[in-house]
Amino acid sequence: MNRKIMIGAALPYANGSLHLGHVAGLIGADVLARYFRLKGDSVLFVSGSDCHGTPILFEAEKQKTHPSVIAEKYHREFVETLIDGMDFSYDFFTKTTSDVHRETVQDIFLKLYEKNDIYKKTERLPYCKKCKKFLPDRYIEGKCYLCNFTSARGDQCDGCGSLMETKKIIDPKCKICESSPLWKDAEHFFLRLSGFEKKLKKMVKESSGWRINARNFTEKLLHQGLHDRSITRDTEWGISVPLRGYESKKIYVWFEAVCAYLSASKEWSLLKKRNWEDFWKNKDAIHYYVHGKDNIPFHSVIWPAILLGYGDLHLPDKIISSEYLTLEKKQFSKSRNWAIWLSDFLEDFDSETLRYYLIANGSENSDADFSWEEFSSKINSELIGNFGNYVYRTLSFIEKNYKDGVVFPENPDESSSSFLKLAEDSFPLVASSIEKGHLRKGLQAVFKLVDYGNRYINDKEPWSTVKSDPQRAERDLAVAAHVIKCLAVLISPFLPETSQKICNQMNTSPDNLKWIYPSPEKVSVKKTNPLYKKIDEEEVKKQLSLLKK
Ligand code: B3M
Ligand code: ZN
Repeated sequence: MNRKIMIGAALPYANGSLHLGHVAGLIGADVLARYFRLKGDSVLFVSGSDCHGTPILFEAEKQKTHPSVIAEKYHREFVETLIDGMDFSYDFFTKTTSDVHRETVQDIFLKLYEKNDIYKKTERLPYCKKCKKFLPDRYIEGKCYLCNFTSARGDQCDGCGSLMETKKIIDPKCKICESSPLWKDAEHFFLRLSGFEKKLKKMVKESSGWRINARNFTEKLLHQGLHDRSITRDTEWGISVPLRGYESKKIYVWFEAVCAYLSASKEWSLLKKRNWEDFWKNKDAIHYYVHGKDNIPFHSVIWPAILLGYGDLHLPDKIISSEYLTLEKKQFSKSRNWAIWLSDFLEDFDSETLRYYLIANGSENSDADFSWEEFSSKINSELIGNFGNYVYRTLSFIEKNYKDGVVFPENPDESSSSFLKLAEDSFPLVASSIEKGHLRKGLQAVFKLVDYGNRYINDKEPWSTVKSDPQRAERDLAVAAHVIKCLAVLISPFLPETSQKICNQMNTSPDNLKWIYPSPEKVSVKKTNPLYKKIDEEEVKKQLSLLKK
């Protein structure tokens, strides 16, 4: 098949390091990208660093430096931890400070302005007399008028996820000096969201394959009715409004960050001499968006509205939004230092263990938890005890006893045939789970095959038949090894390095893998090694004590 699949993973804010909670919301995007490539589809997997907005300004003020220094520092860290560390296979990882991004955003802004989907209006905005400035977004904190959460921010409430109208926030305070703001008139640009309501309702109605949280939340927003939103800010840091006399105003970070999916595609196009329009001006393309649940309205309402306003660009198809990951049952928190930082984790552990844990324990339909005890027990018993064990016991046995490899039988016996059938059926089964964004279910199906494999080896007892009936032993081992070849493909979107290791031990090139049930052939094995290292008790204790410091 050659479908055009665009996958946009949320752009993390370049104002701080990533912790495991961030990875939990993003990992699905890499699984999708890897799967579709194996399937033979054309994939464009993009993301980047979200470099503008008040989060970065805050951090810069704290560290007494320029926001660009902060953004660049964390952009580099993201590249190191997500791409080099976690093996995320982005086709392009941009940053929103790039020229192409700015040009793309300004072009979109102008086009929407010309069409009157963006318009100017004067509104009363919070102004801090002491700090002598208007207070956009995170500079304001107060009580949410919808859910009473006490630290709702100017633009969004973390308590209920709703977009905020700043003027309705109860008892707002300046985040810097904590004084109550005045309200002063200011002229700003607004996105006419109300004008897109009908079209968005139609889009949501016709869509399929959205996670239930995205669907429910978006339907609720549309039911409440959409309000126009101001999309410019009086601040120094950001992309300027491309209109004479308004250059000092900056475009709201969320308006421009979502445009990065398009600008990253354009940058990729330029770099790789490929055509971004194949993905964006193609009604048959499939677009996936992967992020955490607090990002839902920006991907399910704001970005589609911008795309509709611009016209002629593909709308989101699948919204894969994760619930949260907690840490030892408590929320990750930078300020309370309750977190496991990705870079720290990667210093001590194999990235495959984290990929496994976060997918197997995926926060797909409800919040999930990371606990060190559970992590080590899942890795040791499932990933190593089940998967690693099946692969290693089979391959090392073949290496030791069949120097020239094992030949696949012409007529496999009944139990072998059902094993092979399960392997063959796993391909469409796992595929359909992944395409629906049900990654946890997809991984479970792979492990069902592994369970069967371990039972198969236990029943067949090649360690005794190798002496009593060597031909039978060879036949059974060839079947078991063939299933490992299938596993190298099936596990590859989830655990790419594991797949590579298996290929290396089985003399096949990982580059030639395809999402097709392979035809059985003679298998030879070399340099077998256990796939993973066990996590010991002491390590868990050490990590727990580090956390509680
Ligand atoms: N940077 C929010 C976040 O890091 C935001 C996502 C942008 S996606 C266009 O959760
Ligand atoms: Zn709220």
